[in-house]
Amino acid sequence: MKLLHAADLHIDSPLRGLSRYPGAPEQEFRSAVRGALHNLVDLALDEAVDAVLLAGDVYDGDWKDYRTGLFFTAQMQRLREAGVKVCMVAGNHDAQSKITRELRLPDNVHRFSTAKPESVVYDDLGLAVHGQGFAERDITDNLAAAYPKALDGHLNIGLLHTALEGAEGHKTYAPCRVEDLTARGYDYWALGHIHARQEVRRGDPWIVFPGNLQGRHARETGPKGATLITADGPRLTVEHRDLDVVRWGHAEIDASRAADVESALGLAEEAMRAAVRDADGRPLALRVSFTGPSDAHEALWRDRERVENELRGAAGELDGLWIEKVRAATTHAVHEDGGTLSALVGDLRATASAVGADPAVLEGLVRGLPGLRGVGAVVDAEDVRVDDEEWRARIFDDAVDLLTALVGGDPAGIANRPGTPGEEGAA
Ligand SMILES: [Mn+2]
Repeated sequence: MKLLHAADLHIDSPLRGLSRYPGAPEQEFRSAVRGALHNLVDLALDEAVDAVLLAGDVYDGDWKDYRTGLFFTAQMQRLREAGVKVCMVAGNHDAQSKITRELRLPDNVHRFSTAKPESVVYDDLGLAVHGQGFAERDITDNLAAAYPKALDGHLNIGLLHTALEGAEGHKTYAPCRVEDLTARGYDYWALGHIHARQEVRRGDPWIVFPGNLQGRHARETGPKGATLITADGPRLTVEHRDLDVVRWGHAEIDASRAADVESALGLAEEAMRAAVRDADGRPLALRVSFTGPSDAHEALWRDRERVENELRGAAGELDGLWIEKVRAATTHAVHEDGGTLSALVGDLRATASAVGADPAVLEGLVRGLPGLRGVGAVVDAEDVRVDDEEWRARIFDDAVDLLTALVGGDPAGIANRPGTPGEEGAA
C-alpha cells in the first residue's frame, strides 16, 4: 500500500513580501501554490498511491470566490478517476467557522467531522484513518487524547492538525504530547501545521510534519513537498518528495572579505549563481544578506538602494531569479573597543533571533509599540499591516539591522538619513 501525506497547502494565499520590479518572475510566483497541488496529484498518480492524506490548512482562509474551491475540486476529481481516496481534516486556517462558501467534493474525498474524532475504514486496503478537524480557529483542547484505539489487522493512521507541545504561543492549536500520540497504537501520525518538514519520530509510530507544499515567503526557504509512505505489511518506508514550483532562499554573504561595495557585489553575484543552481531549475526568490565586520560597512549602508538595484540587474542575467530583499547587516571592520562591540552585536543578534523565532512574542512586541497605535488611520494600510505575521517579521528584521548598524557603526550618520527604517514596508 502507498500513501501520500501533505499539509498546509494554503491554496490562494496572497503573495506577500516581494517588491515588483521589471524582469522579476512574478507570474510564476503567483501561480505557485496551485501548481504545487497539481504536482501533488501528479505524484499520487505516478506512484499509484492508494490514498492521499491532507492534514489541514488546505485553504488559507475563507475563499475570495468559488474559483478557489473549484480548483481544489478539479484536482480531487483527477484522483477520483484513478481510484485514489482522499482523507482531509480542517486546520486553524480553514476551520469550519472560517469558511463561509462551500462546494460538494467528489465521493472519493472524506472530510472528517469537526465535532468529534471519527474513523474511516477501507477494508479493501486494510487501512484505518482516524481524524478530527478544527471547528474553530483556536482549538485549545488536546484532540489526540480522544482519538480511538487502533483497529486490529489494519494499517492505522492518525490525521491531525496540531502544534504538538510546540513553542509558547502555539498552544491554541490542538496541543498534545508525543506520548498522547504513541499511546493510540497507530502506525503513522500524519500531522500538519508546522511548515518546516519534521520527522518527530521515525517509527513505532512514525510522527511526521511533511512541511508545507510550497514556500510562500522569505521565511519558508528550501525544498518543500510531501511525504510518500510505502507500507509493506507493518513495515513503513517514509520519504520526502519535492513538489514546489518556485523556491525561496537566503544567501548570507560574509562581507569581511569585501574591501568595498564592488567586491561585495561580486561576492553576492557568486552566491546568486550558486543559489540558482541549488533551486534545480525552479524560479527562485532570494534574500541577500551582507554580514560580518566589513570595510564596506558604511558604503553598503549608504548605497543600499543602489546595491539592491545592482543585484536586481545582475539577477536579470540568471533565469527566474527574483531578488526578494537585500539586507546590509554588516558592522564596522575595526573599532577601538572591538571585543566588547562584537560581543554586544552578537548578543543583540542572538536575542533578536530568539524573539523572531516566535511569532507570538513578536506579535505582542509589535502590537505594544505606542507609535503603531492608530497608525492605520494616517498611513496607507498597504504599508503598515500590523495584523500580518509576515509583515511583522520583515519590519522586525529591518529594525534589528538598523540597530546593529547603529551599535556598530556611525550612529549620527545613519540616524540622520531620512526614511532609513522600514522603507521596505512599501513592498
Ligand atoms: Mn495551521
